[in-house]
Amino acid sequence: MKDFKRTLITTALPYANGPVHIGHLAGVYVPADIYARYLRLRGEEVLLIGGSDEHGVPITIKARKEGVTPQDIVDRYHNIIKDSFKEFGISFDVYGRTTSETHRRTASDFFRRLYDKGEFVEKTSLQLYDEQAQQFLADRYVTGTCPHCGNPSAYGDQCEACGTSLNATDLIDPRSTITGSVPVLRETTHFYLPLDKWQKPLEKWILDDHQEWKTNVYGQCKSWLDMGLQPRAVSRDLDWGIPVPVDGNEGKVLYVWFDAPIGYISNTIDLVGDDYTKWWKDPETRMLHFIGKDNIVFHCIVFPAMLMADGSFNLPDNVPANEFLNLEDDKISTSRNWAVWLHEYLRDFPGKQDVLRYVLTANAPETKDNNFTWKDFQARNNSELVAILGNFVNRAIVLTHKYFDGIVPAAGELTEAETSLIEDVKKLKEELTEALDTFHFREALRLAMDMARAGNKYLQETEPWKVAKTDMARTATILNTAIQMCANLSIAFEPFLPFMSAKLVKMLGEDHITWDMLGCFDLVPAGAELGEPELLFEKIEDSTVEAQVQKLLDTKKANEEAAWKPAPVKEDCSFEDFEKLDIRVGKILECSKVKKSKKLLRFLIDDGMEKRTILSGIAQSYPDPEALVGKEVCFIANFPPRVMMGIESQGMIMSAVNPDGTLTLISPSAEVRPGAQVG
Ligand code: B3M
Ligand code: ZN
Repeated sequence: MKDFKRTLITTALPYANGPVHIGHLAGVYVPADIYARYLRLRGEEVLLIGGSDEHGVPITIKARKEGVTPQDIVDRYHNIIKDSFKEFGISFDVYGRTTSETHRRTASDFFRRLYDKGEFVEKTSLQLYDEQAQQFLADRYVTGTCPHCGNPSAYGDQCEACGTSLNATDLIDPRSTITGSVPVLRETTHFYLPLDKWQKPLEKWILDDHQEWKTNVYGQCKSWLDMGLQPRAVSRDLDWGIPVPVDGNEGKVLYVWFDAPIGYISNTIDLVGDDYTKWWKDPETRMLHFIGKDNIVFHCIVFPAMLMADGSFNLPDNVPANEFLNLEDDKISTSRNWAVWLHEYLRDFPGKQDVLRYVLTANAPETKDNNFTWKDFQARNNSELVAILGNFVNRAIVLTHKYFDGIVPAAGELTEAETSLIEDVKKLKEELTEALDTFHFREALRLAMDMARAGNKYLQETEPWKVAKTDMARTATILNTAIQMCANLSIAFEPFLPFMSAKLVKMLGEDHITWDMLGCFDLVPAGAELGEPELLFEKIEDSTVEAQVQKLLDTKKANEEAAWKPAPVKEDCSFEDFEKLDIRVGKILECSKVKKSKKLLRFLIDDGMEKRTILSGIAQSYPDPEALVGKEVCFIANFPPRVMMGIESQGMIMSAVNPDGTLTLISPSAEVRPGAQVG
């Protein structure tokens, strides 16, 4: 790695149209925070820059839906996001917003500089226009039929049924979502950044000079470059955004993806003023962008082309983008409310920031999409944080209190057990450092946990609780070593579990920690007084995670119900056809599960003449079949008998299909004589 004087770390600016969820955290904010904390422990000069992305169509759409202004929306979510990041321990040096005055000026000046240098081309094209609303329509504001799959409610930018990305002008029968009217095509002129002009420099910079980038990032860049870059529009016909600072362009704003990355610069300016040049222009500063995979092209191609066009800024040194995190095997989705929202987690699990940080890092989608489940959350808490890390620290501190009144005893001569532990820790430190330096945070966390494992193994082998019966000098050496080990863990885990680490530092009475201290076994001096032992982690009960799973199941059900539409009416059926069906009312005399079948219930029905047995595949909708006895149901009496699971079924019981797939039996609204015909 080149030698740098300082590191500027940026994190993707989340859209302020909703709160942040675990997908954002695992992909961007937790890894960026781990890295920033690690560098700070190493004594490096570092800034962690964050902020909200407050422009763009998603925000205007949300505002329109709620009947409020876009400013209301971004004020609301910016504050929720900012507060929840803070409470979660993401150690931003600044968390700004793109509606700030500094940002408006910085982005506007940036655009104007490129304009004055002749870095844009102007092009006229046809865009959909809503004559009633008197405005051009962003792609998201148009719906129509997908030309690929025929889905009648595709959006102008994408069909959610078949996943194809579209242009609004591709839609069949397009409609404006603002007024419902049919949009017309109208000419409009926009500024374009000619990415084709930067093709060669970008190829050299990425493909030749940055082969060390993660393969997912490098690969995506290569495929964009191989397709050949095209000019990209950087202005839009919208009334929400930063006005295009060129006369004669009233009603046009900067494209959100033009202004948003400049937000990294504005937020730096908000923090350090004119000193920002040191962070953005000094070649001895290293810049890193932490983002999710959907933002790769903007951070590796579009923004660097903007920076190249300006000519005075550094380019990013690395863009360690992550893949996506799924939730319970399903894609996280804001619109379907399929997410674990950070502000809700903080409310439901007070004081458990580190547990989520741990689980998200252990499952970080570093090389491929990964999955979060509540079961895994519980298991990792109970069998790793509690049983390994918490258990070791607790034993070391409790035993020191028990045998030495909480005063760290002096170590005597070290034995093989101590020297081999110290060696293990030193080796783990090397590997941990290497993993962090190369952005392998999952691996790094595993190595930190291995350190805690080594501590447990040490106590298990040396058994101070037994030795104390006969040899207090040896007990002193063991517990001194165990306390030094705790101090090592307070350092190794600080980037990952900062709340735990702070607690531990306090219990041990350490006055400060640095990465250099890791691997040393004289961190807490003999004679130091330990604080009272406090549990670092506590067990998470089944009922706690079950409640979270239930919440998700409720969401799923609500989504299915919201999306449910009656099936289309079948082809005409003649009166004669209908008359052939003999539908009757019967009374349920017995009802029970069919052995070895998940689906079937066996009914014994009084049909007015005799008793008949009917099997019906509704067991999952009626878990308590006994309760049906005495009820009346409609059934088809003239179906030929069928044998299922060795039982003959004489008819078919009628039920309605609900949106979630469950079935509800059809019964008469008042009691009728069994055998009565339905028609
Ligand atoms: N707001 C997109 C996103 O949240 C966008 C990132 C901007 S980073 C400059 O995924
Ligand atoms: Zn489609």
